[in-house]
Amino acid sequence: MSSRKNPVIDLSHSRYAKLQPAALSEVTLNDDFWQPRRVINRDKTIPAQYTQCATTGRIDNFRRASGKMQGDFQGIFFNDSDVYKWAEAASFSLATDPDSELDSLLDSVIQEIADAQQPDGYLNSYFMFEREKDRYSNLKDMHELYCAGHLVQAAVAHHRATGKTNFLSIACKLCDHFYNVFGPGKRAGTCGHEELEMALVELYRDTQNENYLALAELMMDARGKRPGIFQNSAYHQDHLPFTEQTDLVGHAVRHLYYCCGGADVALEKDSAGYVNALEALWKSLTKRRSYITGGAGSRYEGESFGKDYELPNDRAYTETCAAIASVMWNFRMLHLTGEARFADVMENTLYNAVLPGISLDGVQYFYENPLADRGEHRRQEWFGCACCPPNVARLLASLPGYFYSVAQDSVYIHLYATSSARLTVGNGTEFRLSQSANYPWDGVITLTIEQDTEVAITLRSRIPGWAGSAKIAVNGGEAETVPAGYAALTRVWKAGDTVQISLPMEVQILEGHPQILGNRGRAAIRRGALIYCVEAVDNSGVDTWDIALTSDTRLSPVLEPNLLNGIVVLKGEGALLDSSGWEGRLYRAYTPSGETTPYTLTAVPYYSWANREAGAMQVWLPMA
Ligand code: FUB
Ligand code: ZN
Repeated sequence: MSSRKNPVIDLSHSRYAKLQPAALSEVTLNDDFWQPRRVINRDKTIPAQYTQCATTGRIDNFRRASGKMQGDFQGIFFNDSDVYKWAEAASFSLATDPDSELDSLLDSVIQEIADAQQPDGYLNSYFMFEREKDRYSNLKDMHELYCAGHLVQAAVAHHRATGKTNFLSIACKLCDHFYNVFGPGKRAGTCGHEELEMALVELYRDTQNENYLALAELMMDARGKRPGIFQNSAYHQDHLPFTEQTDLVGHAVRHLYYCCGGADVALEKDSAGYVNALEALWKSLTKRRSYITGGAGSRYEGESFGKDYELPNDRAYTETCAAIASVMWNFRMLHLTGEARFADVMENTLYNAVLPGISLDGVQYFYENPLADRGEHRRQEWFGCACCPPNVARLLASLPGYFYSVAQDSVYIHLYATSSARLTVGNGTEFRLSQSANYPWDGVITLTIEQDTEVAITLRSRIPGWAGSAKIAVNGGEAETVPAGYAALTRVWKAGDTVQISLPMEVQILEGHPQILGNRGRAAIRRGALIYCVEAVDNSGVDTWDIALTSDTRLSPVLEPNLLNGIVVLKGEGALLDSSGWEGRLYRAYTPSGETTPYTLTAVPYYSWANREAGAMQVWLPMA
């Protein structure tokens, strides 16, 4: 059984949602770009990640907690969260691709989790036996509630995907326990690592139990008091109350998950203070503190946001989890406002900051995502701190749920890919459509209306911000130019009606704000939704870091069907900087820039880098 609720966020009862996301069961992606990734995710990523969880003791930790196994807890104290994220990914996968073996495997893992739950509802496999006395003694650092948040999200996804309640009942028992400990009038408590806030809102949406929403709100508002619950540490977002926050600070994943929680509460309750803060924080992200890829959290130190414009390229931390958190937050903002700018950031981040996090074969991962490298940074099969791999898995497994939304009388198309959708518009009317596209390689997208009955609605297709404008033609008629945003077409739609959207796919050469010091005198390359980079393997015989663009550079797209699962590369005449004369020295008297030589460069999509032999790479090229 697969429910008609969106697996990630279900807004069907939300009072302040402008849009309702489509359910996973309503959307089928059969696209050349995404399909291999979904298949890899299901057939390779999810089984390989289960093996990692099993062989690294992550599942045994639950067996130990339930007394079935002896020995020490294995790994990092928040390792439970990896099993939960894996379970969430597996649940999404069951919603789109039912598989009895995976279903039974997941049930067996859920049983281990259930057996580890304490009679009072407590559940964390680290704080057992000799550590039982330390429960809730260090909420700032020990991630007890963070792990619980991932459990809750997994349980809700499992419930929506399968209709079963074996996981959901564990989550409810745990959150009832939290309500008894941290609920109104009880101990003020929240986690040093946000995550439970949005999970509690989702559990409320799934059960309609108001206690969970009340607890989410209490936890959202626990920060920023005087004295602070975490010594007013900005790293933990305890420097100010959420409603007074204007800058993204501290640990990036934490702050972005906090914003997800804030958006979720704002979707359920009248909270102008939250909405204003969310807007200010979103500006901090998009106008001052994120990379051109959408990646966020530039500092290695504390895995944190830097100051405004502190966006180094080779030292970009840009954790994959932070990009995922940004996609999740922007998806929530999109539904809170109905505004395309949030879908723009979501798309950009998805293609250019999340996707690099996973190898093309679906079993290796980046934790950090530098925008320039000498060839040492390679994806790994797993990490001691393995937050990123199962996070990518859960996002990719739920991807069809990000494509469409509905409103009372409208269908919104956020993302483009060959796909079909069977949607229920707000007033209960069924609306079916298909997309035919070769996106992100080609900008022509054809929508075809599929349902037999005539339906009067407004079709709102997103014209991405990167496009500026697009041409739209209905039923082969004259094309109209429409600006970026959701292009609204209102009519009585009938089977066979078509809409053709043509997005401009010219290569764009972009510059950054002058105060991003590392990008001074440099430019980046975008074509459509994708940011490009130059990689050594395509540019042999030269130092990749010497490859430059000139004001005359014109890059042309060339389809390479056999390269990197089929990509469009960009080729064109750039230049090569002359870096000779530097042997044996680091500094010299200033010499006006040396000669350059013409050089025909090849650029590939940034998400695809480091999938071949190791070598240098850069996204921001010097302008010669
Ligand atoms: O602390 C839990 C997760 O591990 C964080 O979200 C990541 O940044 C990594 O530190
Ligand atoms: Zn991570």
